[in-house]
Amino acid sequence: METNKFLWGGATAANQVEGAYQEGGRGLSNIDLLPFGEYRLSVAQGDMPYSDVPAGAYYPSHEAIDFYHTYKEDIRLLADVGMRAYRFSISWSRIYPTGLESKPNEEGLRFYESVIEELLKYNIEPIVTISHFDVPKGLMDAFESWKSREMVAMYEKYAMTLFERFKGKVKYWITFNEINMILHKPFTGAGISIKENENRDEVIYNAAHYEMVASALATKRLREVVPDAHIGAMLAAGDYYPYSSSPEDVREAQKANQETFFFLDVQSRGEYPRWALNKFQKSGIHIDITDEDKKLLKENTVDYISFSYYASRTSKADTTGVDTNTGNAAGGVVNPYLKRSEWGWMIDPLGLRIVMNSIWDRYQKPLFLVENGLGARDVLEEDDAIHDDYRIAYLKEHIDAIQTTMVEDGIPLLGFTMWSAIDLVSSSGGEMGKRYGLIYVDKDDNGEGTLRRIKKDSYHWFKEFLASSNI
Ligand code: BGP
Repeated sequence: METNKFLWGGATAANQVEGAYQEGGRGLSNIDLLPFGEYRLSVAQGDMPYSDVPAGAYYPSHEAIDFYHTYKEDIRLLADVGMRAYRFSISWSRIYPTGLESKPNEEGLRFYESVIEELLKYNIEPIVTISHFDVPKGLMDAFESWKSREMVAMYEKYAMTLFERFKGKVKYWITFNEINMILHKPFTGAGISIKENENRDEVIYNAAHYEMVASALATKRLREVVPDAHIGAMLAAGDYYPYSSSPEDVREAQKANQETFFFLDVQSRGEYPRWALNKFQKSGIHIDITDEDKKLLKENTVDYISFSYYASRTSKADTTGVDTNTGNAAGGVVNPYLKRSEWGWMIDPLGLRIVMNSIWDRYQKPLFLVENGLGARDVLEEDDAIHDDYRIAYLKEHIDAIQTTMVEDGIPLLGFTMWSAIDLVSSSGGEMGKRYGLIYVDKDDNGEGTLRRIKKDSYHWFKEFLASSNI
């Protein structure tokens, strides 16, 4: 697949920007049930049922940054930066409010149609994630979400509705955001909580299997309906480095990398890796893989591999006495060679070149960096300035790494949509104070603020960069 322009742009996700959680006929989704504060992590990890959260909790997705009402103004700002692409996700429960309906919600479809038309008006390429941490609550109630194979047909129906409606307008699709997040945060990633009598690995790997089958089926359908569109997998990427050259640490890193690439092995090579099948068998984990599934997976691999990259990870066999507080769901230990963000995430631009090489070496499919950026606290000065030179430095270093990888290593990259186009609700913390945007949104962690949009220094920097970029 070829593109005639490098897709420089920005990214967001429906649950983190839209708000209007009960407008336009929308039903509830998993993230609407994820509170801000002390219970967020346990619910996200599937350890605590969302229904056990005490009454009165604050749910940041309900209003988010109100993009549902401000999308025209927001897209105008993105166009003014010079973005050529905008990655966003569709809220499944705006299209099928409970997930179970046989007919889609026209008002939901019309909303995204206007978003897409607004983008096309400015020549901004829409990159659509079909499910970005998003499951209708109705499907959680009916089937316990991705624990059930029924979800495959529900997803197929939803994806087909989007393909039919937006064909000719949307050329780039992504089936599931950060599909490997299901390993760490099954409720966030797939709307599932683990019950006491359940085998966590069995539940998670079965759910992942159904998602990958659904992804392959959507790939098949897209090719039937819109043969010239492209569809990709999406991985939360970042190589695991061995903490030392001891073979134990090297092996630990190798295992962690295999677990991460497991998803791309299936979605891009179309086959389960042997280590995984052996592991399932040896540990008595039954995965519901049928012959039909195997055929579907093999015949419908993705066109491209999209990925997020925030940080590399580091593995150590014996973690006694070592700092394991990496601040990130991907785990591992702190790498003493790297600087860290205010949230403890490692800052490693060279790691981006490393992971792009790792992915390319395994799959030889075009890559698409659809998330990278710095979560930081910004200060709004009295004159409405936001001097986020730290974010500019982060983006510059990572863009340099991309360019080197493309030029020196010859690795094809379709584009880079930075995270995030505009400030939004943080996925892990649910807070607004962890800001990634080029555009500041006046709102705090408790939901107070005017929602006013203010351009940061990084906005002006990115605009200049895009105007002068020769790729
Ligand atoms: C990825 C998600 C995004 C986003 C980003 C930053 O995991 O795809 O939705 O939020 O990471 O993470 P956070 O918001 O937790 O800082």
